[in-house]
Amino acid sequence: MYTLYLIPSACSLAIQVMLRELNQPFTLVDQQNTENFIALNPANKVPALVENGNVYTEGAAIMLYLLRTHSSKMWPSSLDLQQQIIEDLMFANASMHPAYGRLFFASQAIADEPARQLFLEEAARQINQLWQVVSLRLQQREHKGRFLGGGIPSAADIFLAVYARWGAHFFVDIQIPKNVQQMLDGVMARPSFKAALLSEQSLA
Ligand SMILES: N[C@@H](CCC(=O)N[C@@H](CS)C(=O)NCC(=O)O)C(=O)O
Repeated sequence: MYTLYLIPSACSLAIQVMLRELNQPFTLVDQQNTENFIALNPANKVPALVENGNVYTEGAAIMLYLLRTHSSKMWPSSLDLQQQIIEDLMFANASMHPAYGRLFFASQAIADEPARQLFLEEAARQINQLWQVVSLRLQQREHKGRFLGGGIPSAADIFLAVYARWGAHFFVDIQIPKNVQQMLDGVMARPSFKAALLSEQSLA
């Protein structure tokens, strides 16, 4: 049984979606109501996943742990396909996540309104470039499926759907290409995603 430490709507949502896709039992704990969470994860970030006393941190690493531990179509045996899944996952986690993170950072750290808006717009421009990369990746995939993972979402598709929701919090023009929007809609329409959102709400 897993325990997932989360902040509602944060990147930890993707881990809950993956746990559901893999039919794994879990309990949810809101990090904001957890005393001394820093003892669990010195980086003081969610997600943190605990299983049998082992603490797993870093969202991309947790995704890989789950994929390699619980067999599913989301982790094919071909090394080439695994490499593609890892590359997409790292792109999501190490490029898109920090790009959206800059929006949150600017909102909190830049007091001067015009300067903040300039920063936010530049951050949005970089985010839009990254969504173009996702679009290109989808077009170039031989499988021609709706998701980066083909007919089923990959860990990267799930992370990207979580990040895409964050744009609504900011007054910036985030442009998501049509094929990417179809991918995101497909992830968000899955029972795993809907149920994950509902369980986060019920924690409040
Ligand atoms: N490198 C970490 C970053 C995780 C991260 O930035 N988590 C955010 C939520 S999306 C967080 O915990 N924010 C709370 C805070 O910084 O206080 C990972 O990929 O897991």
